[in-house]
Amino acid sequence: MARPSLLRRDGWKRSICCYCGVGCGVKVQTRNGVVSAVRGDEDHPVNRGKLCAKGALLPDIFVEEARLLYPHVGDVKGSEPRRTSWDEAIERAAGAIRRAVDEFGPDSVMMYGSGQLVTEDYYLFGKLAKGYIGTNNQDTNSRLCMASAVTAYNMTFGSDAPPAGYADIEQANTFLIVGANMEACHPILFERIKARKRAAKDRVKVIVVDPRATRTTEIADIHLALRPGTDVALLQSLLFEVRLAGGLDESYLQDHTTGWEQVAESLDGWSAERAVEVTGLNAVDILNTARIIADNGPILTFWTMGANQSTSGVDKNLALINLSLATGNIGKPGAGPMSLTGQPNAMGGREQGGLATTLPGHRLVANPAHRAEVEQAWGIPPGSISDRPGVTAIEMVERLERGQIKVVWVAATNPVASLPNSDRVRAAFAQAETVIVQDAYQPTETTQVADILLPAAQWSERGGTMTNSERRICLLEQVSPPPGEALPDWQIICRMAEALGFGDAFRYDGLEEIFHEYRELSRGRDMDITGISYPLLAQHRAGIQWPYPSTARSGPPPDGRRLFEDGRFHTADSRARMHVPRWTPPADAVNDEYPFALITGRIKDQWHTMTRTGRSAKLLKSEKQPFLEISSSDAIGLGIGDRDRVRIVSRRGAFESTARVNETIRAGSVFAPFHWGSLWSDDGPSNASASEAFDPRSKQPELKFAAVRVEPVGAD
Ligand SMILES: Nc1nc2c(c(=O)[nH]1)N[C@H]1C(S)=C(S)[C@@H](COP(=O)(O)OP(=O)(O)OC[C@H]3O[C@@H](n4cnc5c(=O)[nH]c(N)nc54)[C@H](O)[C@@H]3O)O[C@H]1N2
Ligand SMILES: Nc1nc2c(c(=O)[nH]1)N[C@H]1C(S)=C(S)[C@@H](COP(=O)(O)OP(=O)(O)OC[C@H]3O[C@@H](n4cnc5c(=O)[nH]c(N)nc54)[C@H](O)[C@@H]3O)O[C@H]1N2
Ligand code: SF4
Ligand SMILES: [Mo]
Repeated sequence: MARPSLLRRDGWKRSICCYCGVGCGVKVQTRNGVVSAVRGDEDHPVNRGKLCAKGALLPDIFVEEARLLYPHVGDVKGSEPRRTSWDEAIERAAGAIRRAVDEFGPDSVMMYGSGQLVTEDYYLFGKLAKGYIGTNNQDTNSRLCMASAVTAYNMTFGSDAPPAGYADIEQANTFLIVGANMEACHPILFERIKARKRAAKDRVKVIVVDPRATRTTEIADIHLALRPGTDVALLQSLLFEVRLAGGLDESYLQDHTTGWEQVAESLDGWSAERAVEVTGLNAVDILNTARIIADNGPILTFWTMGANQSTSGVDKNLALINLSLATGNIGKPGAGPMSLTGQPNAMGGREQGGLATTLPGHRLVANPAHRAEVEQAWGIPPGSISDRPGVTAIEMVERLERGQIKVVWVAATNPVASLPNSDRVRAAFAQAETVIVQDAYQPTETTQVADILLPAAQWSERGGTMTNSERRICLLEQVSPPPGEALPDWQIICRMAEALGFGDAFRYDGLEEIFHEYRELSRGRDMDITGISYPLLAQHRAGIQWPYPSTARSGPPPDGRRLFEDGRFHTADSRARMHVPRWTPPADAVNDEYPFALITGRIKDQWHTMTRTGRSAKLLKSEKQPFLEISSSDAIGLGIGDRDRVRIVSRRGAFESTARVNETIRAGSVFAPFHWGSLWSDDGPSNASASEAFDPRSKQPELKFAAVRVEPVGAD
């Protein structure tokens, strides 16, 4: 292992991987100003030198021809944007916003960001929208990702606070993994679970709940391959059977929770036998799982999109949290309900109010006191922050269609490819008066519908802070210069604010000053980070987990802290509020015409809409083409053979694919990766078929369930 001094002389700089929410530490080397090598940081507690292929191959993404290098503006709606100066692009964008606000009011503007912005960018985006333009129409792609978890944590804990940390992995005896393909999507955490299992073979049990067999389920002692969308039924039944097996922590329930009586009542009737009817699982597996939960604690529960992306996403989250609370698996070593974040800074976005429903410091738009606190901090008149709820991602599409949103400004996300029902999304964007897209690459499916293009610096080309899944805030430093005229997102936002006449509130010397301002808004909140500073983060490259209030500022930041160790939550009576989860079937009902459940998700070597990972020949090697996973029994019934071309048709749209016939997916369900958008394959995107039905409470769309039919290509 190289010594730190050597690292510096070699030109290695330390940073954090810009893909998943695991948040691996990396060392980056540059040659002629371009990233030439990336290695795992041996000193980083998250990954101890390891990286998955996406992280290790980060140098492959620096393809100048693929980058958006200069600002562009279109002169007539629909015309090809021409290259221009920053001054003209900003003036045109600000002019469009100004006109819309003057003529139609602030809610005719929408800003749509991403968990791939650093916290400082994210904070300014929100400050500009909510504080100065005067609209809460600022949402983020985390709406498609974490919104159900945010809602359930707030409902239960009184704050959006995931309790456990990665260090709990090495202390857990049971891993309950629900709707998460960790081997592909959180690879380094999966490695840690595997290592834990190897180290304590007889003790450690892994239970995976997923309609598909994946590399994650290969380490499972029990794989519960349920019917998609039926998790609440399973989880209610597990709690019913755990109670029968004597696995409840009665004293924890009594001392630290409210609402248990109602939850207990709601379990009646949810015997394993009843759950079998809904979930399609077998009773013995449910009973064995319940026995493990009752006897083999501590239990660490991980979940991601199989739980969140559902019209019952909040209920699934509530049921998962209930299971942890009822068995006392929270606030102690090796235990906790832990929703994993997907993007590198999804957690940072949650902290500083990146959703249409939130404000900085884990505050809520709906709370008048919270609005007043933020107005005071920003020095703006009372009432400046609107009390009207902001438009969320899916609702944005409807508002565009109705002509209610005139200007939409997209940053660090590719909604035309990543939102469900893509033809509808593209048409809706085309209807806006002005589409402003701030991206690092060009073309993307969304830059193709842009009227104004703003070139952004990416990852190593700018600094800032990000927070990973375990609340760990790390500092990224600029390692290489941005290409062309690309600028860091925060600078673009400040220039726009200036052009809109809000320059005084957006004049910063640099990122550190933005961090200081934002940090103040956390004072006294559950996620208080007033003890954190850039110098402290520079000193502690391993990062610092929140909360870290200024009063904590003595000695090195403790690592692996978990929340709620004292059983006190952020509610008025300090008790966790348990809620009754309701089981409801997915919105897009299967019938004779659309008999299959289409599940969309990820593969290990691609990231989302492929703007970056699609540039790496090595990453493309493992899966060159999109595919449709279908069970052999279903394939036989349809006369489809392995590698046959198939057409997948939903109530909204259709795409083609190549059948992958196997035994890994349960009959009645089919799986397609969502990575390949219209720019990457002639098959058409799986999002052409995906459903925009959303959870009524979290507004998170049901990307994991669309009713479809599958037909051989060539069939009528
Ligand atoms: N390689 C790679 N890694 C990534 C990403 C990436 O694009 N590529 N993206 C990152 C992001 S932003 C996110 S949000 C995470 C997502 O990480 P994951 O959620 O782990 O990934 P997905 O493939 O979307 O879905 C996970 C699993 O949910 C299952 N599932 C579908 N429906 C149901 C259901 O009703 N119940 C249950 N229990 N399971 C169901 C699917 O079969 C799938 O295996 O990954 C992050 N990491
Ligand atoms: N069918 C289906 N659809 C899904 C999902 C699913 O499971 N199924 N998952 C959903 C989830 S969980 C997520 S998180 C979303 C992700 O969906 P998106 O956010 O749309 O996907 P990305 O490809 O990550 O888009 C990020 C964009 O930001 C650009 N970019 C990269 N770095 C920077 C930067 O520093 N600054 C700026 N300004 N731009 C930058 C990239 O070039 C890229 O165009 O997809 C959602 N869509
Ligand atoms: S596990 Fe996630 S953070 Fe770590 S290298 Fe892979 S993509 Fe990057
Ligand atoms: Mo995500």
